[in-house]
Amino acid sequence: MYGQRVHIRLIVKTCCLFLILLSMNACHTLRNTTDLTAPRDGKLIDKKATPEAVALHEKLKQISKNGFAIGHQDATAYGVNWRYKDSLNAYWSDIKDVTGDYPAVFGFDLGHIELESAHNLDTVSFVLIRELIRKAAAKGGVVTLSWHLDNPTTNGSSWDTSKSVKDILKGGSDREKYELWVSRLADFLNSLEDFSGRKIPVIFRPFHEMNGSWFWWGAGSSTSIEYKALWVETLSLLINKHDIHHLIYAYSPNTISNENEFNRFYPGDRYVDILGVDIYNHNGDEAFIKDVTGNLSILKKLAGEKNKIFALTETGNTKKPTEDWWTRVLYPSVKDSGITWLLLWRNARPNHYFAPYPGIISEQDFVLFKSFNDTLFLDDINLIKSNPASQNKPNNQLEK
Ligand code: BMA
Repeated sequence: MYGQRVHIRLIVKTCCLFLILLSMNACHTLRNTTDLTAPRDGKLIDKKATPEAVALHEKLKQISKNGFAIGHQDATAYGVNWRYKDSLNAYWSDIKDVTGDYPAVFGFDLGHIELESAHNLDTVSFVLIRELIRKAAAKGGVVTLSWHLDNPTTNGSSWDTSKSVKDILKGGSDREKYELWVSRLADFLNSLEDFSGRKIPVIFRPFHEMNGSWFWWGAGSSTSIEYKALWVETLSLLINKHDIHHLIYAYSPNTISNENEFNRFYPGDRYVDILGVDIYNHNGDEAFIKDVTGNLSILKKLAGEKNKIFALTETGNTKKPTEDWWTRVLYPSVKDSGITWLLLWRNARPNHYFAPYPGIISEQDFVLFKSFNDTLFLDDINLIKSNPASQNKPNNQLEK
């Protein structure tokens, strides 16, 4: 009898211990659970997010109530016919040259920060990137960062699709190296301070276009389980190990065919702040309009369910340029879609550019595109910041 009671007590104690351990685990900042209990409170996933990151998130929400912000990758670092050189092209941009205003969103890429290199993979110096991020933020711009990091297993580029993800997960043969790479990334992110010493909040969009098979973290080289683990473990390193709290995390596959394709690599609502998708005009205008409208309506539905914001995180025309591409193709694809921003990719050279620059065939059409109520450039989003209720930008030439 006594022996039986001791036995029962032991079972009860073990159960209690198990429950305590379970709830302790559940209290951890980053939890490895399903999304069933993920909060839909519209707040950032990092519960220690800085006030500046929270404010940026709120500003993004306000932006989408007023239209959508226009972004450009490397906007102020170089254009088709110029490169930033101290004092020469002090704070310039092709979009500014064409329209008189800067884009509202400034994209930069951190590829090669992991190698402690002085320049990123497109030969823009990290010192300059830091400076340009500081200037963009000081002027009220939104900053989004991608990371075309090298293949940690082979030291090849992002496009070296040799398998690597498994090796860099916890317990993998290249884990130590990957942690070193993340610590270098963290050092750079930590160095992003405004002129009063506060951390500049930025959108971080790593491991993008994973449903394609052109990057080593993509579908051809990583299972969805491995990819999700990579995402969660990387966030855990940044948030928990490096104590970084000024990031807002965006997940963005390449053009999807359906909702399942979006979800296939989605790490979970606890690990993503912004839903995104990258869509280029590879197959002609008609296909592009169909892809963008279809994809954005899937994102809108998911974002609504999850209480998150969403964006067209990369876009542009890769086909023969036409005079009216902006107002005939891009604008009808995105208007009323609910996106917070769209990011045009970089203006590298005459055969690799995505935003307008002086002299191109669609220059005037982009000026028209800018005049619409809902296409928001830097001055426009600054008006929203000071007056969230304002619904229109000044001097609209075209009413919807
Ligand atoms: C790609 C191309 C590459 C570039 C990379 C990272 O889409 O523009 O030339 O190196 O983005 O910016």
